[in-house]
Order: sequence, then C-alpha cells, then structure tokens
Amino acid sequence: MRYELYYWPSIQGRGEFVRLALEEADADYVDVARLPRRGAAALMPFLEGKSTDRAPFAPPFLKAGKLVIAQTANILLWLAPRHSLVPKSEAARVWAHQLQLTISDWLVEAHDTHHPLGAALYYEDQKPESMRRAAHFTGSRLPKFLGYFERMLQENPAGERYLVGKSLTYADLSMFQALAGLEYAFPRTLARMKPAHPKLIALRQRVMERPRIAAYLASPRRIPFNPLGIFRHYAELDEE
Ligand SMILES: N[C@@H](CCC(=O)N[C@@H](CS)C(=O)NCC(=O)O)C(=O)O
Repeated sequence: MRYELYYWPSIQGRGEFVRLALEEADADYVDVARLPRRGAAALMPFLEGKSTDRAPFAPPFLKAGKLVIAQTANILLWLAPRHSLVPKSEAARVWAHQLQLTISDWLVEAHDTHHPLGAALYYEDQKPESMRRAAHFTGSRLPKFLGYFERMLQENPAGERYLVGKSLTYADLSMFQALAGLEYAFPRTLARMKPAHPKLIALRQRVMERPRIAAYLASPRRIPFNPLGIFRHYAELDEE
C-alpha cells in the first residue's frame, strides 16, 4: 500500500517523527503537500471534513487506504507493528507508546520556549515571556526529560542500546529527532548536558548511522531545521 503523509510542506515539525518511521521501514509513501503544485492546500479537504468523516484536528495525518489517522503518537502506534518497528508483546507496545507520548509532551515544551503566550503571536511580540520560559526549560525541564530518558536506557532489561527491548523501535527514532532538534535550538545548553547523558548520545549516533536513516538525512527529503519550525534557534534563548 502507498501511504499518503499530510503535513505542512516547509518544516520538519511533527511530520518528521512519522517520516523517520516510514523511511526506516522503507515504506512506500508520498509526502503529499510537497508534491509539485499541491502545497498546504492539499491538507484542507481533510481538516475541513470534506475528505473524511473522521477529520483530523491538525496535521500530521496519514492516509492508509481508507483510513485517515492523526495524532503523531497514534500514527506511530498504528504504523509500527506493520513494519517491525516495535516488538510484538502488548507490554512493549504500550511502553513504546508511553515513551512517544512523553516525547510529545517534551516537544510542546520545546515549542513553548519561543511561543509561551501562543502560536498566534509572533516571537518578537512575546520575547520577555520567551526568555523566562526558555530559562525554565533549559534549567529545569530539559534536565528532567533528558535524565528520565537516560535512565530508561540504563534500566532497559534487554540492554542499553535501545529504549524498548533489544532492537530499534520508533521510540528510538523519535528520541533521535528530539535530540537533533534540541541541539539545533539550544546548542550551548546541549553541549553542556551531553557528558551527563552518554547513553542517549550513543543512541542518537546509532540511529543516525542506520543505512536508511543516513540515506534519508543526506537526501533532499530531509528539510533542514529552520526558523519556522517547532525547534527554533534564537541565540538569546540558549543559555550562556
Ligand atoms: N497532538 C498533535 C498536535 C498536532 C499539532 O499541533 N500540529 C500542528 C503542526 S505540528 C498544527 O498544525 N496545529 C494547528 C492547530 O493546533 O491549530 C500531534 O502530536 O500530532
């Protein structure tokens, strides 16, 4: 089956978590809004409920045959068992989903560093609030999230190479993406925190070196991080 991924065409955003899974699975997919002459307008019939009775609230969403699935973690929950990106046991699947949901929470907090008052306002109109929010994020929340995931690697009964079980799952791909985004947005903070999180850094490297992921990262399909995405680099928000 050829999947159709729907996401805003010019940013990695939440679509990237789904792209990484599709790329690692070598799945047949098309990134619809990035097709010539399609663009963001391709999403609208779905968001407006004209193309499905089960309209997504927001992208990303995936069309798989007649199914239209939204919510990043929900898409991955559905996709992963079909492409061996999660072990078979219920316990492992629920655990991978739980980790993915925690990454989703983390992502919202990363986004809110530059838009603490809301997405409708420009960053420039909420800069003092961003400064306060980012200081809280880099000083308190980021260490808590990183410390938690480092510990989850250490405590994986199957070994510390992956988050769930003994081989790669979509949770590892998502962790790679979270770390890559945070390094883009907060390079100084990340540089300071890396030595205390060696297992996460090793996991990130392991994911990057997977042949399909490496090929994807080097391809034009990987949109570079940019100042319109969820992860944004504003030097003044990164700690000194
Ligand atoms: N919880 C959803 C969040 C989806 C979401 O916020 N999508 C963004 C783009 S990354 C969007 O376009 N939101 C529009 C809106 O919230 O009005 C998920 O994880 O997929």
